[in-house]
Amino acid sequence: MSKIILITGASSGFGKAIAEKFAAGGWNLILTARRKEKLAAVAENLEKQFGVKILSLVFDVQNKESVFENLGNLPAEWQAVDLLVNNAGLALGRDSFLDANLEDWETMIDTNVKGLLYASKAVLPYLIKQEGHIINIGSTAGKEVYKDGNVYCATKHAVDVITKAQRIDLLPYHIKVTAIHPGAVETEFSLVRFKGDASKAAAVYEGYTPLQPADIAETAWYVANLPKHVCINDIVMTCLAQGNSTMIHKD
Ligand code: NDP
Ligand code: 8X3
Repeated sequence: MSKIILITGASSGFGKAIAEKFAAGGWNLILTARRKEKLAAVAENLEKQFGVKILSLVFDVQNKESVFENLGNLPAEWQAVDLLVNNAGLALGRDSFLDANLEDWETMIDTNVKGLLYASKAVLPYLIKQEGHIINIGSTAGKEVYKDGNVYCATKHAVDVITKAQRIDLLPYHIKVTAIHPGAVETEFSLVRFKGDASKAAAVYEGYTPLQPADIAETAWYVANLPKHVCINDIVMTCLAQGNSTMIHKD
């Protein structure tokens, strides 16, 4: 029987690439995001290409009721979730503590931290039955703090800590918990962070070869397909040109 992966934030970037990788591997997919059309296009393409089954759910992970309505009551044939990928997330703005916008901070906390907690809680009963796996998408921003990164860095540090806490507390249930912490990856991330300013977003990836979403998908596939007794706890990955959060070598 095909395995089931549930990915939050599957309408673009890492989530979309992870969906593609696992569909190619024959897994059935539960895909979530807010943008209905984008998510439907991803699902339609993968169904056609790989003949897998897909359940698309449109909701905002910030909304506790919506998360539990959608993920806490999965249709019977979708309840055997083997892998939850907590990927939905964003940065908003890159401003000093003094200048940063309070609403941006709240959106990042509500999405990256509270959304991840809600999704994990809602899916956990299914994961326990399957002795499943949680992959949380952190960031190098969860390992270091950089100038004007304040609350985005704080949310990704929270993801790091929540991952460790989940691993400890879920030991009796034989659930693997892994964090993947990438550096710069070329997605819609910077366009969202800079609120649609395409030239600012493009500048983030100029002068070097950044990671691509497929690199993250490859890593997720690796950690999800190891023997039952092996749990990868933590992966920090960057492109060759990136040494840490602030050091990117541009030739
Ligand atoms: P994208 O902007 O390309 O994708 C983000 C995804 O998250 C989209 O599918 C978006 O869908 C979804 N999403 C955002 N907010 C919500 C919400 N409130 N409810 C539901 N879904 C939401 O960026 P990435 O693929 O780069 O980002 C994915 C994750 O990776 C994020 O957690 C990010 O912090 C992290 N990350 C990114 C890095 C990078 O350099 N790109 C590096 C390290 C970590 P929709 O808008 O349709 O809701
Ligand atoms: C995204 C990578 O360096 O913009 O998490 O924080 S960075």
